[in-house]
Amino acid sequence: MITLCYAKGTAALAPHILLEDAGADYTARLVDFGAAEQQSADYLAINPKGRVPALITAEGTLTETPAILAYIAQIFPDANLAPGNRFSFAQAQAFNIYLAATVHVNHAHKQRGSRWTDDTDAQATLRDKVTANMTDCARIIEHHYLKGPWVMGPTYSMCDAYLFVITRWMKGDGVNLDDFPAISRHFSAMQERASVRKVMSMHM
Ligand SMILES: N[C@@H](CCC(=O)N[C@@H](CS)C(=O)NCC(=O)O)C(=O)O
Repeated sequence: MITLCYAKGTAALAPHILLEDAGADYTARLVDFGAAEQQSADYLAINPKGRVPALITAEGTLTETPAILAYIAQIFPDANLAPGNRFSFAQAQAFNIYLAATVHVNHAHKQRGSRWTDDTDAQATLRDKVTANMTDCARIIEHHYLKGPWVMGPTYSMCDAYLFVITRWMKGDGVNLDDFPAISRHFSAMQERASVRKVMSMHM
């Protein structure tokens, strides 16, 4: 049995969607950020970094969203959630790692500036740059990565669940999605998927 540790609206929404896409038998365990449960001894024993997602599997526990997405795709090969061709798989990984290492980090400057500085004025300065940085990322995704209609082209993949999460964040971060028609179309298409409809109520 697989257990996904998640908090509402976080990066964990991506593997949550993908587990549904795969038709997986899994349990979703809510980590209550409101009660700082991510810093509890019980949760730190699962993920010493105090972050979600974490995926508890029979083989061990995995953290880091791109690794979790690729693992889910690999244990459910029939669901065809990652490209089979090795170069295309590497491209899908490149996209997911861009989201994790660059876009997610830019987004975190809005509410988690204290990770980088204790100076509250400096934290406000970091916050001020979030819309511009996230808009730059949207431009890269729109013009460089998103092949359409799905990230990797005609076939839905693990990248799409992750982009859906990031697009939700972009909206909240002040990115004007009207400037990004391909991302907007992708967001609408994601909202029609059964997997997204099923898990969204757990993330509101
Ligand atoms: N690099 C990690 C980042 C995970 C991460 O930062 N998750 C956030 C939620 S989106 C979190 O758990 N934050 C809790 C905290 O900062 O206390 C990944 O891609 O999975």
